Amino acid sequence: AQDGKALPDYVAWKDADDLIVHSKQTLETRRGAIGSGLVTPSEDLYIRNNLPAPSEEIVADRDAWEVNVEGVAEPRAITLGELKTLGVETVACVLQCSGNGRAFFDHETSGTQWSVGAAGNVVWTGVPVRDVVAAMGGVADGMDWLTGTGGEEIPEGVPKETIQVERSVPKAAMERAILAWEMNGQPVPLAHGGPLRLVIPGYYGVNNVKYLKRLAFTEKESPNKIQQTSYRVRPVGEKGAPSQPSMFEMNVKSWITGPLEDAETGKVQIHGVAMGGTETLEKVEVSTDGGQSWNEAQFLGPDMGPYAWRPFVLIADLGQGSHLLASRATTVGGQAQPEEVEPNERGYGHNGWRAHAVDVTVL
Ligand code: MSS
Repeated sequence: AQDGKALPDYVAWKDADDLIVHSKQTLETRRGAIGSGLVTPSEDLYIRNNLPAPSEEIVADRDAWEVNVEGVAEPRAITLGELKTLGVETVACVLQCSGNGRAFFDHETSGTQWSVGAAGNVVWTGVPVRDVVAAMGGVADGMDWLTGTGGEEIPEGVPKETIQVERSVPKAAMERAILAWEMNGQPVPLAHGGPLRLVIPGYYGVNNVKYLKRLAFTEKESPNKIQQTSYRVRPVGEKGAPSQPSMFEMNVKSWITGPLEDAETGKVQIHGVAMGGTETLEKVEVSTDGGQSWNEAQFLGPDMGPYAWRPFVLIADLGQGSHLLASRATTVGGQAQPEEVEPNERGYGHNGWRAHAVDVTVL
């Protein structure tokens, strides 16, 4: 990678030139590499692991992978091979870390200083969770949450609540959730959760549990730290608590991906990507003067649904001098990116358009 750090072994197959290696567990897609890409190539997709990835052995015999399904009328373990016989669906959705954009907050935040690249648009194929539920007699009474547990081994002596990746989302999310075995047309790579991943379109990355070993309908949210106190939005200086909003559904957002540096005088293509969170986009506007005036950009390529992103472009005439290029997306429901966002302790969910603007000088 260009910042000097080599790709870790488990992601050695990725494109080093397109990635920023923050650490062994955190790799970000370069802003320029996102370009106007409709689907993020797997080689460019960011990585965020809360725990080290399991060994490659778990993808040696994919169809033999077992998931325990609980909180249904007829709970049991089921193999990936059998899941493939229950139903299949393909969905395009943005995979985005809760902390994407953390670097744009003014206050000091701990955690990876992601710019825009802890996000990608991914095509997943798998079985709808509702088909799994139907095959097992329906959700048991009194269950309000859909809980997924990651397949990492928890070292002996470590209380699992403290580190295990287990996330609960409101039960209603099962209508759009899938258990995916394919990513961008290939078996899900280990680094992205193979052999089987819980994908919840419209929900922040953390809820998309990798190497899924348990899918449970539960009365309560997971007791684990990652659910109870982490990934909670709270004022700066406050500790995480279950009463605070959890990082569930994503918000409307867009960012420019080019040009990022000095441009030539004259007509240029200003391009970027925009997402509605959970709603279809109505429009993206682009400003070349730091938000004083706006022009509607053109979407590029097909609309892949409310959970996917859309590349956009505006052809603009840039004169000599410096230009602050900004983009602002609006959904059909009228959700628009704000100019500024309230700071929050962990630096989650930044979608303010001003901080995402890029300064370009035309020579
Ligand atoms: N899962 C598991 N199992 N583990 C871990 O660590 N992480 C999270 C998710 N899931 C994990 C899981 C996060 S946090 C994120 S973002 C995501 O994932 C990422 O993805 P990729 O594939 O990209 O790596 Mo933040 O909100």
